[in-house]
Amino acid sequence: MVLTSSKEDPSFPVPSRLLGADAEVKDDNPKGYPRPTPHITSTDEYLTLWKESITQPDVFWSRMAKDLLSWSKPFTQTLAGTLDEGNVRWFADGELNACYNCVDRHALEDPSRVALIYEPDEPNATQRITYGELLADVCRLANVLTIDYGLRRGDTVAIYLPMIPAAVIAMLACARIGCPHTVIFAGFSAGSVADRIHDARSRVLITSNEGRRAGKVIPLKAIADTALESCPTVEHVLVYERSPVPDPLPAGVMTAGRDEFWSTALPRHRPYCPPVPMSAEDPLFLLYTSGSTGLPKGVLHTTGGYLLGAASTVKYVFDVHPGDRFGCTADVGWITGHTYIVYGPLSLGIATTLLESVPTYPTPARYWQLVEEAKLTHFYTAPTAIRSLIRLGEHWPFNSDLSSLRVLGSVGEPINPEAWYWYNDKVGREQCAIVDTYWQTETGSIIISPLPGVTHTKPGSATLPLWGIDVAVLDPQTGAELQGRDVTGVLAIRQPWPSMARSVWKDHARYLSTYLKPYPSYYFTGDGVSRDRDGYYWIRGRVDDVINVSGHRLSTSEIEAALNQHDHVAESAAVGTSDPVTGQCIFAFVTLKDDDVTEQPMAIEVKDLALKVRTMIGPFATPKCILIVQELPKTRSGKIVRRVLRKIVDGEADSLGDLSTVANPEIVPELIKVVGVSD
Ligand code: 6R9
Repeated sequence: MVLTSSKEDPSFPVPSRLLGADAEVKDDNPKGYPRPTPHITSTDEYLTLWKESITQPDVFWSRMAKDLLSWSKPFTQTLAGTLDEGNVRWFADGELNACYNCVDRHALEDPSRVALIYEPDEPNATQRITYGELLADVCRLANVLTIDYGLRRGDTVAIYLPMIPAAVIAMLACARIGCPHTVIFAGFSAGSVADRIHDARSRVLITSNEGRRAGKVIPLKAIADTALESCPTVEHVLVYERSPVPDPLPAGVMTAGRDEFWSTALPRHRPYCPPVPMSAEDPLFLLYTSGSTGLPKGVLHTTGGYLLGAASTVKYVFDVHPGDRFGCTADVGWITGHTYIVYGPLSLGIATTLLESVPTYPTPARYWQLVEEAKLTHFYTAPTAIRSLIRLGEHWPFNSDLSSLRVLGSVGEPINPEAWYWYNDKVGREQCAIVDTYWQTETGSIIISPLPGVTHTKPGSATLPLWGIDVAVLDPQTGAELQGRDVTGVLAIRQPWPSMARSVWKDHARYLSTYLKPYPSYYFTGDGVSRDRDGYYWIRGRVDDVINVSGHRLSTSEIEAALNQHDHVAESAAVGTSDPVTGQCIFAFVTLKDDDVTEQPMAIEVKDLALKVRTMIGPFATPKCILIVQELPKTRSGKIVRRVLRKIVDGEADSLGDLSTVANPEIVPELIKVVGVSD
C-alpha cells in the first residue's frame, strides 16, 4: 500500500486506523517543493466533515453553498424530497446564474486573469483567453441567441463543437440566458447527432465548419447538415469558423435563412447582457448517455446543486487554490468535460485547459509539453490514455519540466496498478498526489475519491466517499445491505446529494426505473463494488449491459441496433470484454438472414458491418471483433443469453454455468470454436 501523504510533515498526519498491516508509507514531497497548505489537512478533519455532511446535510451543504457560490436570491431551504419519491430538490427557493458564477464574478475582480488555455491541434500555438474576454464573447453570443434567434428561458440549444473556446463560450451563453444546453460529442455521426437534437427538441444548433484532430479534418458542418435533414425543430444554425472558409463560398454550404457564421453574428452585439436569475432547480443542461436499453437518455442536471458539486469537488478533491492552472484532457462532449473543464474550474476562478489534439500528436510528448508550457498544477486524464502512452515509451515525460504539477487525477474506469505507478513515478515523479476519482454522468461530480495529502491511497481503489455520499453495498439479488468490511455487491447511495441528476429529459419514468426503483430508497449506480477491510471502495465495473470503451459509455443495445440496420443482418448480440489499452472492447456476434451465410463473402460483410456502427454511432464505438455465426444462444422465450457469449469471449468456456435456460445449447461448441479461431 502506498500513501500520498508525508509522514514527517505534521500537516499531513497519518492515522493508523486507515492503514492495513501491509502499509508502505511513501513521502509525497521528498524534495520539499513549496506547496499551498491543503484545504483539508488531516483524515480526522475529513472524517468529521464527512460525518457532518451525512448527519446534518442541511447545515453542511448550506454552509458550502454560501461559501462557494454567489446567489442573486439567497435560499432558505436546503434539501427537499426523497429518493423514494424521486422528487429531490436542493436550495429550491434560491436563485443564481451559473454563468455569473463562472465568469462575471471573476471578471469583476480581475478581468485580466486567464480563464482558458487553448491548446489547438496544431502544436506550438497555445492561446490564452482572460475572464474579461470570456465575459464579452459569452455576452455577445447570449445576445445573438435571445435578440436574433428569439430564444427564451427553457428552450434547449444543441452544441456540436470540437475542443475549442467557442464550445465553452456556447455553454456559458446558454447558462446565462436560462437555455439548457445539450453538448453532442464531436465524434458522433449524423445519426447520433439527429437522435439527440430530435429528443431535446433544440431550436438552435451551434457547430463549426470543421474540426481538427491529429492533423485530420472532420467535416462537422457537413455531418450536422445530414443530421438536420431529420430535425425540423432547428430554426437557426450558428457556424463557428474553426478554419478559414473559402471565398466565394461554394453553393449549398450555408442554408439561407437558417445558417450564419459566428464572425457575422457576434460583432452585431454589445459585449454585455445581464445574466438571468435562475431557480436553483432550473435545468442547466441535458447530457445524453448510454443506459442498459434503448436510445441514450438525456440526463438532466439543475443549476444550484450541480454547480455546487462541481465547485466543491474541484476545491477539495483537487485541492485547488487561487492561481492554479487545471488541465483536464476529457472532451467537453462528456460529463468530465462539463464538470472539470468548464463549470468546476471556472466557478472557482482558476484557469482551465482545452486540448483539441490527441496525446500522441505530433509525438507522445504532447501532454507533457503542454504541462510545461502552461505550468499546469493539475492534470486529469483517463487510464486508457495513460496505458496508450506507456506503450509508446516510458521516456516521453522525462523530456519536459513537470515540476508545476501537484495533483494527478484519473477517471472513467478502474486504474490498473501498472498505469497508477507509471502516472505516480514517471509523470508525478513521486511528488504528486494521485486521485482515482469515481463518479458518473448521473452523479454530476466526483463521489468517491482520495483527498490529496490526506487519504492514503491504494492503487486501483477510489478509496473513500466524499461529502454527502452515504455509500451502501447491496446484495444484488435481495437488495439487503451488506454490512461491515470485506464485502462485494452493487454500489448504491442512501441519501440525496446536491449534484445528482434530477430526471431523464421528458422521461421521468425512465429515471425512476433506472436509478431509484431497482433498490427502493437508494440511488443505484449500476456498478459492482467491494469494500475492503480498511473500508476502502474498489469499483468492479458495470453490472448492467453498459460497455465502457476508453471511458466512453455504450450500451449493447445501441451497438446491436446499428448492426441490425444492415440489410443482411437477422440478429446481433454485443458483449464487452477486457482490453489491455481501452479497458473494455466490443465483441459482436451476428446472424445473417436466410441464405446470406453462403451467398455473402465473409470479409466484405464484416467490414460493412463495422462501417454500419461507425456511421450510426461514431468511430469510437466500432467493435474490435465481429463474428458471423449460425445461431445465437437463446432462452425458450427467445431472449439472447449474453452471459454465455461473454464467458466464451472471456476465455471461460469451461465455466459456462447453468445452461438449462438455454434452449439451443448444441450451438455452444460451435461458438467456442469460432471465437477460438478469431483470437
Ligand atoms: C465520469 C464518467 C460512468 C461509469 C461508472 C463506472 C466507470 C468512472 C471510474 C469508473 C472505476 C473510476 N467509472 N470512473 N470505474 N473507477 N475512477 O466516467 O462518467 O461516462 O457516465 O461513466 O464509468 O463504471 O458507472 P460516465
